[in-house]
Amino acid sequence: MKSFSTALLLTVALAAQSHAEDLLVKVANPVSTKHAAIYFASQGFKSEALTDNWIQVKGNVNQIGMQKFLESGSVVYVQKNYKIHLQQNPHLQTELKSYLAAHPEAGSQPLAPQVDNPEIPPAPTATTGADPLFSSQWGMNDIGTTAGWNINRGTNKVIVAVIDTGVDYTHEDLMGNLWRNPKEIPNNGIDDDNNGYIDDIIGWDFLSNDNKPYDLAAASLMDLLNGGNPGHGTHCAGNVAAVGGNGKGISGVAPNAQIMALRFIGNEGGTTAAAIKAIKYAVDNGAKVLSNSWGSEGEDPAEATENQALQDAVQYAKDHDVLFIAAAGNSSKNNDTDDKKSFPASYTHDNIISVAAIDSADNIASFSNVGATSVDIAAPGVKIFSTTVGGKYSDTVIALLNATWDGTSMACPHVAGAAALYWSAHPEKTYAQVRDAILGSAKSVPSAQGKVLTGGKLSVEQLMKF
Ligand SMILES: [Ca+2]
Ligand SMILES: [Ca+2]
Ligand SMILES: [Ca+2]
Repeated sequence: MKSFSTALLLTVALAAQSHAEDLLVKVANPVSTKHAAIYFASQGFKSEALTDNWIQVKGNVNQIGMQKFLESGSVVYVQKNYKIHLQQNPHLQTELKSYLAAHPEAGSQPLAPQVDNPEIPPAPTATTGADPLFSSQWGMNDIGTTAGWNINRGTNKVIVAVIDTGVDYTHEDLMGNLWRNPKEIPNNGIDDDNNGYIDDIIGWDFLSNDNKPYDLAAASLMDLLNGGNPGHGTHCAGNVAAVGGNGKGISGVAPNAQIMALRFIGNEGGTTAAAIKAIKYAVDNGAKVLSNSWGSEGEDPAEATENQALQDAVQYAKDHDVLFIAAAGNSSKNNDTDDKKSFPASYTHDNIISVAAIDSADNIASFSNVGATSVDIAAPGVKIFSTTVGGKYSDTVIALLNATWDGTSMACPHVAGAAALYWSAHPEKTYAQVRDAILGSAKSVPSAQGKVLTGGKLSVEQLMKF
């Protein structure tokens, strides 16, 4: 039966491919992972072990080449390497489209000089002082961060993995809160901690496979129009844990947390294989909270078992007491995920908190996915001010378009920061207790009633009393 069902899976996986793409293959146990790699090599396939059980088989995989391996019975599941995309800014594309229609020459003009992979600065000396731009962060005030910090600011360093487009790790207000791998000696060309990554000082770039997860933003408006990265990860990181009280810029919800910078999405999106590696890296290297403002493409919303590889990674996080905070997703229509699921936010793992976006008038944003059972809580996600690439701060993606930073992508990091803050104050709690505290302390708002499970929005003030 097993070989029949897996053969069927393979047929389906291959039939669904319009052209040759990688496959993800789940094998029964770690021993067979090793055998599988040897087998695939003997058949002329390149493969890479992603986890103990999942292998990425690269390139022109055909059914005949796979058949013998399938018949061995050690394959449990075969699937596509589903693409990953940012939860796109809901207004940016429309505004860009109309602007470029009127100003076609502007499409190719460079947005900013592109510098990738700058050197990673050493941790800066700590400074003190009020954060001068804190009042620009309406979201921080709205969710009662200051009141929450006065109740309990936490002293334990909690690591939050920002699994995204990378982070501007040279940013003055992020540098001091970057996670630094204590077991890795910088720039000696040796994998000192033997975790499989050489000189991974602050995280990893799973897209370019280097130790500099810099947030390489789109080069031009045309790139942005085609779905390019506006500097998404840097903006998310600021709301999680920009350094609080350092006399510079802003503050994240968790002003003392550590940001693990993990890049796996670029201008052309990302893949499930890279997402899995990033999640596994985060869990294995000490992150307690994962901030995920992205979606898995091409899965049938009615079929929640399709991206089994990604679900196994979420389960891996759960098994290691790690929370997976996810943007609920942005859909202009048909946005009730109780009916039309949006992954990974809609997976049923109970370590996922799915986050909707709310505006400064306490209205659920029109673009935000909702779901009375499938979305958990709302958080600020319209016109959100944060750190941006190049050492800047803004609530506006493109000034000449007046396109602001909107999205459940922006709401998700607020909850990720809140989870880190609470966990910092209560390190003995389990993921389930931290989740229950966040959901149980949500502040009821009329627009969220019947739209999200808690009927409310994140309240850091109420959370820190919990
Ligand atoms: Ca290493
Ligand atoms: Ca890089
Ligand atoms: Ca600051």
